[in-house]
Amino acid sequence: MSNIKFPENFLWGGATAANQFEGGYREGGKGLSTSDVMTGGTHTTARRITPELEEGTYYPSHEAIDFYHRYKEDIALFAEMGFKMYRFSIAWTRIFPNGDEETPNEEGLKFYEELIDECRKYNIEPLITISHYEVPFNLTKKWNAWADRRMIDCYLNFCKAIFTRYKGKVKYWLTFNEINSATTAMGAFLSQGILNEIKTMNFMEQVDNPQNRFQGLHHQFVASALAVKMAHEIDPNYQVGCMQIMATSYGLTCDPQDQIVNQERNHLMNWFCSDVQCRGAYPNYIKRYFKENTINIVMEDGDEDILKEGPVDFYTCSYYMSNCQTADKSKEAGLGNILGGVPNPYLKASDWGWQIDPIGLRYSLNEIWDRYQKPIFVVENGLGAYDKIDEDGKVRDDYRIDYLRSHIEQMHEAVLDGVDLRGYTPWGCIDLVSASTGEMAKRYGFIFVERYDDGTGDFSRRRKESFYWYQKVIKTNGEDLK
Ligand code: BGP
Repeated sequence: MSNIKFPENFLWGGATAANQFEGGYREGGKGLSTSDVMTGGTHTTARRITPELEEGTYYPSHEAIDFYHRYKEDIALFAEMGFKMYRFSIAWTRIFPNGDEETPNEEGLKFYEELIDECRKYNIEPLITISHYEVPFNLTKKWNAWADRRMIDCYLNFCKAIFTRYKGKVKYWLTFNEINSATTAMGAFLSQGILNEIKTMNFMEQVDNPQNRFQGLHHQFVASALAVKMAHEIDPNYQVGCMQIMATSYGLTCDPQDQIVNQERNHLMNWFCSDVQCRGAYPNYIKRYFKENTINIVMEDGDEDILKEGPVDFYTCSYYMSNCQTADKSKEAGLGNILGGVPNPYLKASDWGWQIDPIGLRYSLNEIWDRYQKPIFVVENGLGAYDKIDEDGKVRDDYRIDYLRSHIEQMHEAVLDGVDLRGYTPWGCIDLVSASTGEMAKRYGFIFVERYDDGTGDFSRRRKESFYWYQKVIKTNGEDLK
């Protein structure tokens, strides 16, 4: 045993997203979402976005890991691990298939109601992401999705339907997954449904239009603030949070030029969106960035008041890796580290080039707490790795245990530092489709799913070694991490 003591009632759990694991993409009246038109890919071959579905092409979201039909079995496995919280998202297209209908689809509402009831049966607290990396594809074709202000009303209609229906059964909501991903070109389609030319294209080489992305973010900020207000009006017990990618970044050297480049990077990537969502106003530094990049945010009268009146109740983030920034343009960007930057000579990387940095988590949690003084949850963290089933049927994923253990230790350090950390829901608690590469081969789960990238596999579930380890961690409230 160790000296580790997490706060009482610390919410241990796991996280997933609808488009990466539900499957059933045309069932229960579901409409087509942006993720449904993304093909599979690999670490070295990018996914493609195909506005028309191609015959014979593999689209991983269509069946994913078939949670839609197996949710009872999966929730029972989460309960067996002792989950106290389960983070999942609601597919917008199950509730509003085209995104702009007036009335919600009852079958979709019912599916999530049953899922919530199933969690409650085991005393698992749901943490629901309202919009996680998908938008009704109809709204992309019609308006270029979040680039258009009319999205706000559609989103609020969606919020109203779920806030009303699940009142009394849910407490925690997140408005947008990794909202700050749209500060990079990659986030445009993934997070905002923005496709500047409706044609087949490589996911990593989209036609970028920063004006659309940042205008889209403004619409999302307004939508998020109005959703917070609406949630509190519908049920005063509702707590609504933001969700950011925490892409911890350091200056590569102590050269002040590297430090300034790093500060600029932190402002844009790590603080801009959460500053707006937590403090209720645009920070000054972004105005300079907008000016220098000819971005002109169109606001309506009253938008600033809306932002001021709708700050989130708590802060959440994903945390996987860190990177370094340098003013030296000749340094190569880290291969595979999709968040950019240059490699840190002190850190090792995963097979996908994501540099592993547990101390960076403690560092960032302190920074977040110092800045906002709002409760914090780490709602994604984990190691994407190649797993194999041994001859005796076991999956010995000690590398994953090492990764998670070192991050939990650092979260504990942050708690000792005085950070108000409330919960931890590691990513992909059951193997699912990778968002960036579309692969099944990049596995994060405590539960192995027999599904492979060639579309084979019978979807059967199997407990990995990490399953039993995490069960023990939860049981001892983090005290036994061995
Ligand atoms: C985050 C997303 C998740 C998830 C995770 C891991 O960015 O919120 O949806 O997929 O990263 O990334 P990947 O699946 O690319 O390994």
